[in-house]
Amino acid sequence: IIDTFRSAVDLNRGEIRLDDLNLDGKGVAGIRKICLIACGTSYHACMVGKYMIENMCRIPVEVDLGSEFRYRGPLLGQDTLLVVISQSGETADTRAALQEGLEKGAVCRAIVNVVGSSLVRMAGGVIYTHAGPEIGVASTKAFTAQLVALYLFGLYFAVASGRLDRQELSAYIQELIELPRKVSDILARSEELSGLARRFMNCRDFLYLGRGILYPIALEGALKLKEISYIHAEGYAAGEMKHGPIALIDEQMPVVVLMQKGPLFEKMLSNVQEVKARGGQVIALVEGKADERIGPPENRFLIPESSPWLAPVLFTVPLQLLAYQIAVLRGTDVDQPRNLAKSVTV
Ligand code: F1P
Repeated sequence: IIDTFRSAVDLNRGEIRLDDLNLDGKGVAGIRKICLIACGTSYHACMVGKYMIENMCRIPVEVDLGSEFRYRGPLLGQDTLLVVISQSGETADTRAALQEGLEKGAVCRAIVNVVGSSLVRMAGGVIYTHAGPEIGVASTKAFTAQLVALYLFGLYFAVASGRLDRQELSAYIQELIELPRKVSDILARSEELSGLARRFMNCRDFLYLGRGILYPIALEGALKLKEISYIHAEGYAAGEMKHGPIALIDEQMPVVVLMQKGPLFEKMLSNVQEVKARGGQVIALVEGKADERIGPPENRFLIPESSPWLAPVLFTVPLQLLAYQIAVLRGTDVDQPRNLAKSVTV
């Protein structure tokens, strides 16, 4: 996170510089729509990016899977900015989506971790995530770095399109400066998650619920658990629970709820009550202070307060740690999960 941040923020001048992106004010002025495309974990970053960019830049953002994009005959033109996101920079379906963009004349850029990879060579510009090599197959630090890169991209685009002034920008940058300390705080408390891991490691199914910008983080939390511990897990938008998954809830079902402070908190609380009324076990990640209505303290993990746009980073880290600890207890190979490839090139 620190390296992603350092590569783009000029603290002396209070500016964001994305030189390798190759998109100046004139380029930005010609853009009417942004498409964010990726696969797997990187797709979840795209979903978060939509919330950030639409809010910061007031421009429509479409999100699609690399594996689906080209099959729907996407409407693209010279006023579309297509941004592909990938840890490896080699994922075949993401490459095919970028190719579709190039053929239809869209402005094509990439957010990638691996320097000089295929997507970088194809796109007209890049933001490197600078996350360093991912040792394991499942994407973890690359994901949080992608979220920071999207935050920086949103701010850069907002400034270049005249949506954000210097003073507002410096408040956003300040939030970012404080992020690593908050992540360290969570890492230092990882032991708090091991009790949860021990109690729930033998469950067959997990449900993850989030709302708003934390909905994609619920999907990502579930994906990490699936990938490394082989437990079936589903992520859902909390408001959709009553449209189906509520039928699954019983005493055997842990439900991980992501509770961001602000307008959606009370709505999440009513989801918690719905789960508890059916005997489900709630594991709550709660931003800010503990709330007695949520459940017993041993099933809670507190998340440091942050701006709504950076909360996804802070909620992701304990979800990754929980998946990791459960996987270790179950004896699976965390770095090399069965059937998974580091980059899916065919
Ligand atoms: C996409 C991805 C990863 C996943 C696994 C397989 O890769 O689905 O999210 O963890 O490694 O590939 P990428 O395009 O981000 O490299």
